[in-house]
Amino acid sequence: MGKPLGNLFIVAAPSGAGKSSLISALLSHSAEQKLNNPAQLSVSHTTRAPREGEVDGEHYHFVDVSEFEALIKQDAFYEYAKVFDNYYGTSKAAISDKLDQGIDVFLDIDWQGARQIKALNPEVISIFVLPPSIEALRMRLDGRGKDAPAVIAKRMQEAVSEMSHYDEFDYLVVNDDFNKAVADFVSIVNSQALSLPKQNLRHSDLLASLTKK
Ligand SMILES: Nc1nc2c(ncn2[C@@H]2O[C@H](COP(=O)(O)OP(=O)(O)OP(=O)(O)O)[C@@H](O)[C@H]2O)c(=O)[nH]1
Ligand SMILES: [Mg+2]
Repeated sequence: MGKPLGNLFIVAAPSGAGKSSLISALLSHSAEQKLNNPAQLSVSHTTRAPREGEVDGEHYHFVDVSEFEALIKQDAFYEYAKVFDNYYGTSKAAISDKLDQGIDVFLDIDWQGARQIKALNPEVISIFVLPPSIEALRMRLDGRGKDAPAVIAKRMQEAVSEMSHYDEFDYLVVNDDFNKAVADFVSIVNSQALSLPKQNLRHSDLLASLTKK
C-alpha cells in the first residue's frame, strides 16, 4: 500500500484557546470546498458523561469504564489517555480508510495522545493552538465570574501544564484574531495537500498527459 492521499492532523490546545471553534471553522471551509481535501473530525470514545446538547456518536462515543477497558484489551485504540480523570481514546476503525479515500482526518486530542500517535505514525501533522496572552486565557477560563476561585485556578493550572508541551508540535497557531487564526489553519492544511507526493497521487492522469512525449 502506498501513502494515502489524505493527511492525518492532530489539533491540541489548552482549554480556553478556542480549539473547537477553529476546528468547526475549518470543517465549514471544507464544506465550501476551500480546502484541497475533504475534512472530517474523528469521533473519540470517552467515559465522561455527556453534557447537555451532546449527541452520542456525533460529539463522542460515550461509554462506561468497563466498556472502555474492554476496548483497550481488544486493541481497538490507536491511542488513549486519561485526561482530567476520564478516559479518552481514538479508535483505529475508519481512520486509515478515510485517509485512503483522500479525506483529511482531524484528531482533537491532548498532548499525551499526540505523543502516542507521533510515535506510531511519523507522517502525522500536529498543530498546537495558543491563546494570545495569559490574561486572555484567564478571562476565557473565568466561567463568566460564576465559578469559585479555586475552580478557576485549577483550570488555569491544567491549561498551563498542557501549554508546557507546545514544543512537541509541528505548527503553532496563536488565536488572537479569530479570522487570522482560521486563515493560518487553512494554510497549514492546504500546504500539506499540495506537496509533490500528494499532488502526484491526486493528479496522476494530468501529470501523465502533460509529460507524454
Ligand atoms: N488523548 C486523547 N485526548 C482526547 C480525545 N478526545 C478528546 N480529548 C481531549 O480531552 C480534553 C477534554 O475534552 P472534553 O471533555 O471534550 O472537554 P472540552 O470542553 O472539549 O475541553 P477543552 O477542549 O480542553 O476546552 C481535550 O483536551 C480533548 O482534546 C482522545 O480521543 N484522545
Ligand atoms: Mg474541546
